[in-house]
Amino acid sequence: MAKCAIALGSNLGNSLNTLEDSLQLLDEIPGINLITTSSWYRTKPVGPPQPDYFNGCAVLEVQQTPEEFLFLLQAVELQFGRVRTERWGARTLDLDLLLYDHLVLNTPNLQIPHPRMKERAFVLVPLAEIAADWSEPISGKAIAQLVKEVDCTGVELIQH
Ligand code: A4P
Ligand code: MG
Repeated sequence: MAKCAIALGSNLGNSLNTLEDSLQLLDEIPGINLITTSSWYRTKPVGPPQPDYFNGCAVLEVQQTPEEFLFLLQAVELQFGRVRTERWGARTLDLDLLLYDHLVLNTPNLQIPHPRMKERAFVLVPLAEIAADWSEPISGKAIAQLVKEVDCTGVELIQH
């Protein structure tokens, strides 16, 4: 079993439902157990002009290899109607693999840790809620430290 962290994002359709439903779907896949889910946040888009995003993170235990797990994340994205158009453009569901134990992997289709997670408040703020002590294996810094190094002004907690 490996412990993984994923980032979830959506800015098209009924985003909060999509995010919640995608986690339930992942948890139902044999070999995947959902351990912890962060709060959801409304975030200012990074990249081309587009609607605000809803973002959050989750920690899961998985029996799959990193490649198998990425394939399953992409299958779940497709189930929610994700159509890949422009890079960084609007999407119904984006599932990124952030951390897989303390593994560092650099292949054409999969980089772990996620190469842009360290700069992104919309990833680090929710991740710090549920994995503050996990160290990002390239910088060696804990998520609690990394979140202090980014501007978090565009990331707003959604009150229930
Ligand atoms: N890939 C490589 N490593 C990974 C990994 N660790 N996890 C490859 C997931 N995928 C990984 O991703 C493109 C390719 O990256 C995949 O085929 C996979 O083999 P994609 O999901 O098809 O495309 P994308 O998401 O548009 O591109 P990318 O570069 O992953 O974009 P990002 O970095 O995910 O950015 N602003 C806010 N506020 N909130 C957001 O969630 N998201 C983005 C997308 C832009 N701005 C945002 C947000
Ligand atoms: Mg992505």
